[in-house]
Amino acid sequence: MKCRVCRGPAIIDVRRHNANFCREHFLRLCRDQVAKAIADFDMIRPGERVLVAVSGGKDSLALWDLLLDLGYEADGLVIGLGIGEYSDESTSYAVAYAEAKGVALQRIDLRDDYGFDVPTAAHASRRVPCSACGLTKRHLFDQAARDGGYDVVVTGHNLDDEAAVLFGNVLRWQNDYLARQLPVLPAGDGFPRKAKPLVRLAERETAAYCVLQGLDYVVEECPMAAGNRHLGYKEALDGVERSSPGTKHAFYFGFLDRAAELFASGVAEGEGKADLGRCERCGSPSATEICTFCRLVEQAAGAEPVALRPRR
Ligand code: Q46
Ligand code: ZN
Ligand code: ZN
Repeated sequence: MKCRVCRGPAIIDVRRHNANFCREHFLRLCRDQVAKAIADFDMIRPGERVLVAVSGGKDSLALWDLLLDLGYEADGLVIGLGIGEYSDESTSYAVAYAEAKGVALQRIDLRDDYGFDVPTAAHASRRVPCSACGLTKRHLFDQAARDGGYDVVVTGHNLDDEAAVLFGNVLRWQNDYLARQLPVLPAGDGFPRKAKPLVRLAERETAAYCVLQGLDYVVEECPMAAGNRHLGYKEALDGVERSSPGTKHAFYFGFLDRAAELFASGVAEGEGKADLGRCERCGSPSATEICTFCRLVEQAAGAEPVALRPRR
């Protein structure tokens, strides 16, 4: 197995590119793919301040490392979600990375700072855990970006994630979601720009990147994710990718090239967006007097904490 670039001994095969790479050229490939995604989709402009949504997993740590390596001014924010040991362990990897690199990491702990955790919020609001968790994370990252004067919030969604989300949205023809399933969402209405610079890298590649760079990350999956639809879509696409490498890339980037615009303009024409006011409690942009997050806090903060119950 020889490296496609230097013909030296290769350490990884990337079937999607029909090529093998040595350590040096694999790391360069990762950097180039992130730089290309940032340039192609105008994700981050020179001199902008970036807030990285850090979870302590391989994707967010690889993303942070790659952005620093590419010379961006990128700080992290990690949220202690209160999902048992998983959350404590995840946060500790994020903290260890920040300390080792000497970079700034803000920390929020849901229990300490807002009086609830994700399992309790899910139970009290009768939402599935990922819904309560997702809305909480979105709200807190947006707020931190506004408060800290960041231009863009970046997340570690990779090609496998985006292809699986797209697959799910197509299976159910979720037009609204398809209209917003873009690698970059512009700032507006008081929300910061959001970008996903890892869309050109597969999950296996971000894991390999971390191993080769000596970055420790939480390996176990979130216990609340077990059995959710997203994992099922991922597994289904993994099967297709195995027999036909490159399918995920073709599916996702084909959508961006040929269909995303149609969904985006359809939603813009069809429905029009409600004018956003400001949440009475936290001042965030919101279509209702009290935003969804503040309503969640209201429901969950007074609730009896529930034990961690992974989904089956
Ligand atoms: S952390 Fe939260 Fe994920 Fe766990 S509860 Fe679901 S959304 S799976 S990225
Ligand atoms: Zn090489
Ligand atoms: Zn609010």
